[in-house]
Amino acid sequence: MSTPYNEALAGTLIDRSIREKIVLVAVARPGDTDAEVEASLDELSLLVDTAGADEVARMVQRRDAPDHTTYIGKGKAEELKQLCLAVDADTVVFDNELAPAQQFNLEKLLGRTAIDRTAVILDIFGQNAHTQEGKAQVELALLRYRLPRLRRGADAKLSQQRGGVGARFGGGETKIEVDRRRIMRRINKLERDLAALAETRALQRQGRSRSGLASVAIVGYTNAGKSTLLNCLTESGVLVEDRLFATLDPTTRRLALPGGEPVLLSDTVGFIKRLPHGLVESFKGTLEVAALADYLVHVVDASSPDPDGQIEAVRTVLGDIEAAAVPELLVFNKADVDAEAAERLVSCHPGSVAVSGATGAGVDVLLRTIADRLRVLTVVYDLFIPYDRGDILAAVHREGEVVSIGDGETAWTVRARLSDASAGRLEEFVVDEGVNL
Ligand SMILES: Nc1nc2c(ncn2[C@@H]2O[C@H](COP(=O)(O)OP(=O)(O)OP(=O)(O)O)[C@@H](O)[C@H]2O)c(=O)[nH]1
Ligand SMILES: [Mg+2]
Repeated sequence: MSTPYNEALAGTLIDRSIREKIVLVAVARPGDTDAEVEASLDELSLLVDTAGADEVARMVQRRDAPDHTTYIGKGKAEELKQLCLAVDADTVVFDNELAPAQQFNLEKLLGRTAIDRTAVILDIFGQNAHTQEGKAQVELALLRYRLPRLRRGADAKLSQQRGGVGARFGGGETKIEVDRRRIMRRINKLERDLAALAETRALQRQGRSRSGLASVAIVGYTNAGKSTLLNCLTESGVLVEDRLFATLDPTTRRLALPGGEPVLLSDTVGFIKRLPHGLVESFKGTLEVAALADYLVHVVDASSPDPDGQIEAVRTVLGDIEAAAVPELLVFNKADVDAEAAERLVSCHPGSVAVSGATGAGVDVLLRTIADRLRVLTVVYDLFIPYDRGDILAAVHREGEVVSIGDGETAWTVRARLSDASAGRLEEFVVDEGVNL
């Protein structure tokens, strides 16, 4: 792709030489329990830390509905200003999504940058994108986020003086029309480039499906241990890090399952609660891996405080990317950390398995389970292969699982499990399909 990452325009890279001091703010709605609000703030704190800044204080307000102008109430906003002064905060991060106008009003009132959870996630993605496609996807998401936030006027100085995570998402901007045009042009260019990449990938996929291999995608909440599991399964050395969103670019490896059938196993970008919609939209290309897979291995961190909430969040994103219909195996990982929790989760989710990607415990059962499930997904066919077509018999062995071979007068009679793709290619030799054994 010809588009280099335009850092000046998207402006994602965090200045790690300073660690900004951050105040976290959440508005609790009716129905949100205190524990849920705190857990969400804990996660936001981890996100802020991953982005390279430190939480120094947090504030929660209960409200029926957000305030139109400042999200929190006027009195609370004043209190927040005093808190910021007391702890010398650089930036305020809201756990709720701020409308551009609310962000602008808050910044004016607080005299410092105010951003939301979406901006922090975008910033982390900006730091972690390595391939050209990943960078283009992140840049596109950032620009779509920034466009409605470009502002003319008196606060322009505010965000220009400040460094760090807040400034890049702040409302202030001069030369607004010029910038808006530049950003729109850039968005168009990125959309075109990404569309071209999607076409290339579709061609590659056709090539792969000709290979007849089933594809399995590892999906799951960020930091659940997806890359660790891929490594453990394929010893492929994919980047593993105790950080959120370490993996942004999908990696695909061949994996031999017990019984011999190889499959293509892909790592994917992690999901999170309230993943910004713009980001999901921009990452559609990458997330296609999950939507087009034959089977999903859904990895869950069994030692996390809220595994079921994470499962739900992942399924929400899977729905957004039209992957909800792909069959899924729940895998409770990090069983070495909390064996009891893993056992309890497995008994609550029939058909799931517990593993430790770190120690390898349970991985043999996992591989057998994947092999069994994939076998169920394939269909048994009867084929009639002339003796002079040894190449076809070899293809059936390679692509499927031969159940039996009989010797006829002029041909082999073969019963084999085949994927749809293989069966399509071998159509002229198939005499009976969909036999259920
Ligand atoms: N104790 C223990 N730690 C694990 C296990 N699996 C992964 N980890 C750790 O959990 C952290 C996250 O692992 P990753 O494999 O990078 O997780 P991921 O799901 O790929 O994360 P993202 O790509 O950031 O979404 C790392 O510090 C791993 O070492 C496990 O089974 N047991
Ligand atoms: Mg990863």
